Amino acid sequence: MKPQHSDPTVQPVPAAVTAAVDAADVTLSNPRWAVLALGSNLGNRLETLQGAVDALEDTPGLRVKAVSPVYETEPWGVDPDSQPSYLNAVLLVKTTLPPASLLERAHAVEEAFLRVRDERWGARTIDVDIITYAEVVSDDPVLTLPHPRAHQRAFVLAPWHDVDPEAQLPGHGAVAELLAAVGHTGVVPRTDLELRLPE
Ligand code: PH2
Ligand code: MG
Ligand code: MG
Repeated sequence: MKPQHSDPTVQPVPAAVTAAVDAADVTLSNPRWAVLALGSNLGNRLETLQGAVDALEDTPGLRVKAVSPVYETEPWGVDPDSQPSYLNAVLLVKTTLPPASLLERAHAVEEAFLRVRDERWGARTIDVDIITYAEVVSDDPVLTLPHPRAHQRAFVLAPWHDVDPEAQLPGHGAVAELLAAVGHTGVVPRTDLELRLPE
């Protein structure tokens, strides 16, 4: 708890608020599975993706359990000629961090790799998205779960299917079927590139 401020105009923090803020630090006793998607289309893309994998593995309460193959993908949602192509990959992680803390950590990793947020879907050194968190379905605008566009994105579905062919996207069904529906256009495996699963 922070010491109370001596300025008499500052009201003491009500107990309920402190409890809510402190709850952001809790860890869960049962680890949950989460699926994270990584993307990079600026700088040394592979090195940055590996740096993000390593930084995520360095997170207390988070273990990277599987790293997908790497895909070279056409920019999606923008004019494909307006940006360099992406490298994308998917991670399966187990974590005792609640969703909000996992999101905070994802943003910290993006900042560590000098992610600049200017335009929506602008080119970026690194993007770390939470695709699913356990079976959670939430329309919270801060963290919508599952990721609201994952079911439309071959650059997420293809690597996810590689590491977990039986995967289900809560609310949408089997990843295998979603991938068959969107197709593989603009999504090419880079078998010459590999991300290492941290030891
Ligand atoms: N991310 C976006 C928008 N478009 N296209 C590809 N190919 N890969 C991405 O990671 C990606 C994108 C917004 O996060
Ligand atoms: Mg994204
Ligand atoms: Mg993002």
